Amino acid sequence: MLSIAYVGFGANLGDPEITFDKAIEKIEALDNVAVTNVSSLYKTDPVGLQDDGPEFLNAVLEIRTSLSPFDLIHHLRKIERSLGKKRCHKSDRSRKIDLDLLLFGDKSFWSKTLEVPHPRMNNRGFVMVPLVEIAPDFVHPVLKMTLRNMLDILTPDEKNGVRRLRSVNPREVI
Ligand code: PH2
Ligand code: MG
Ligand code: MG
Repeated sequence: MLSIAYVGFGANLGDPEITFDKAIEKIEALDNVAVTNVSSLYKTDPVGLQDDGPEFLNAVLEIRTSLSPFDLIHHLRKIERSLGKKRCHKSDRSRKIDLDLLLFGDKSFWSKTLEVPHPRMNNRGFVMVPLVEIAPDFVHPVLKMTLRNMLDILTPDEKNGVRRLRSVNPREVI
């Protein structure tokens, strides 16, 4: 069965635009995974970092996959490592790459290694703005709200600091 899933991309070290291109190429090359939509790229102010890191590049990908969420996250973590992420990277530090599984169809579950929907996506403008660009009518399986409605109720503070940079060349999305 094909599931629709949303994957968040974030990076603020190295050359985030090049890392983004490489990540999307590697995701497209996975067996049983097709990238079916990509949001614009956004420049975003860092949220909750313990270091004084530079601004982030953020985007969201839509994929269709017959993989399980655990197989998918296994591949995404391998891609993160291949693009310079350390195995035990702390979430409040600057990073070369972060690939987060945000949503996986209407599934909701918790395990030691993976929580879906992503528990911190709801109030993060850098996730919700690109996500709503490509999936405004998708219903969050726990909150039972559309993503558009979730974005509408974010505070200005949570939405500020998210600036659209450019769309992704459609030739890169096959
Ligand atoms: N990721 C974090 C912490 N803070 N801030 C922005 N702007 N973008 C991110 O992707 C991000 C962050 C932890 O994953
Ligand atoms: Mg993250
Ligand atoms: Mg992560």
